Amino acid sequence: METYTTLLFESADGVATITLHRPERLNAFTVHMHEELRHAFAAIEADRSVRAVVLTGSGRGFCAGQDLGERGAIDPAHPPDLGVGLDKNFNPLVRTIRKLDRPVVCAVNGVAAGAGANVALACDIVIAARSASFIQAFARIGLVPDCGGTWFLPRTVGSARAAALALLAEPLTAERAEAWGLIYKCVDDEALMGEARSLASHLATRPTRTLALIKLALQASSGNSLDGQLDLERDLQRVAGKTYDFSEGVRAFLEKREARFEGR
Ligand code: LHQ
Repeated sequence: METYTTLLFESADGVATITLHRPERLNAFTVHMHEELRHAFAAIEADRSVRAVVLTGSGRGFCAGQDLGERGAIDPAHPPDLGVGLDKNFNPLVRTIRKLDRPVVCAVNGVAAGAGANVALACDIVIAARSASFIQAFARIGLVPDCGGTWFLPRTVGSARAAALALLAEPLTAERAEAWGLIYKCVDDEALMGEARSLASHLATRPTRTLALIKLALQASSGNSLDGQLDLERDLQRVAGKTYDFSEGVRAFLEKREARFEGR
């Protein structure tokens, strides 16, 4: 098993768990953490025995976004090009999570701020500890929400709440995040990891190829007309109908037993 310095990585029984692991900095992203995340996701992509992923954080925070100490003080006479880090590190991370053909469960164990909040929102199912919060912290330091925040927020909470969250940059509690539909659910702190693992373990027994097609269809829906989406569903259903797991699902139903999906 690969050892990382900014992540913990484990894989067992069909579930890979990536834990952001810089607890003294609330797991803020560094270039090195991005390198290690790329490596960990590439390992998952290559390992078909992994059928679900959990992403979480060490210590009291989930992730405080970009490590603001990494670059040091900004000289206004020589401002940085922040687009470079987005192109190289943050945007590929969001795209990797979205495109991964396995479901990603995010267990938000504490504060999720800036890019940390939006990387969480990129995951397929987000559950959060009751003590966690989500902060679109960007405007506090003069930045625009990135990592897809301006795309996820209006689609999950609606434009009125999205505008207030992004412009005011105030914390949103996990309970309110659930009530607003930003995340799937909020659970007691002690229950978070058990709940995340049990969701992921369950997903790992489901028809994996079909789950990837469902992910694809849901993501395509916001750019599609109903006509376009109906066509896409037809195309994806053709693929699903040719999987072994579809034949197993129907056979199990007719035989009145639990299906034993193999993810193929
Ligand atoms: C941190 C951080 C942090 C370093 C806490 N960095 N040390 C940006 C730029 C470039 C390109 C791409 O895109 C981006 C995207 C972004 O992510 S911009 C947004 C960056 N993040 C923030 O602005 C959030 C900064 N952090 C905070 O506002 C607070 O720490 C929150 C509200 C998250 C938590 O507050 P507290 O619970 O009171 O914790 P704390 O502030 O005491 O933090 C604990 C330690 O972690 C502390 O270190 P210390 O040595 O004093 O114990 C912080 O300095 C450190 N830390 N966030 N992003």
